[in-house]
Amino acid sequence: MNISEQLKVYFVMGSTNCINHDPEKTLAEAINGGITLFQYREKGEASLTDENRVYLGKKLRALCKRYSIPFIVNDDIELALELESDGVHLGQDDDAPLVAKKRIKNHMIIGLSTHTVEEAKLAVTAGADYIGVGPMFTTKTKTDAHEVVGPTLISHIRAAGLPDFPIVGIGGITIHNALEVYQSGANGIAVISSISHASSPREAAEAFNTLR
Ligand code: 3NM
Repeated sequence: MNISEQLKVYFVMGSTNCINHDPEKTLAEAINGGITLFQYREKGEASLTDENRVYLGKKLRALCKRYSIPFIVNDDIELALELESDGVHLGQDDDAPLVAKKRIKNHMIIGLSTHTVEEAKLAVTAGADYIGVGPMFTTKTKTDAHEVVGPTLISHIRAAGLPDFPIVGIGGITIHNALEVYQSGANGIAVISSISHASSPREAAEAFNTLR
């Protein structure tokens, strides 16, 4: 599977996003339901730190390895290396992708969050392997999220000279609006709460996976 295909149902999660089941069970269920990629995002108030962060990361990493699901770490290159992750996802404030790629010896997938056409184009020249575009819709999960850009930004990025570059939409995506994101030209949808808050993360993941 190439990265464009792996973005199809991109599940993002950390311990604070899990309300009905513990993180391992939540991820195991989501994998069972058909997620295609996982990002470990241990961030925000009450998130795990230091060895607890590494400990949970190792468990989730092992789970992904067992089921051949690519495992990506949010923001932290050192943690990504320690967990032997398949990639790292960076924000606009983090290391430029080319620098990051050098530090991780070129073998990891690099994702970058973008919020404008300009940032998307710069991400490609900076060496990102895929971009996240968001927020697609209003989200309660990320307190410092940008203003909603909507799926139309993805169509604009496609039209601005990036017809094939791997793109995943993120932010406020539910089973009811996900199709709109795919139809705007995204290769995939990235979700936190629609899967992690579900009473059955397996059924939620399955619904996203069979949508398209
Ligand atoms: N990044 P939910 S929005 C992690 O716009 C993240 O870049 C965003 O959570 C961006 O699926 C977001 O629960 C939160 O809305 C996504």
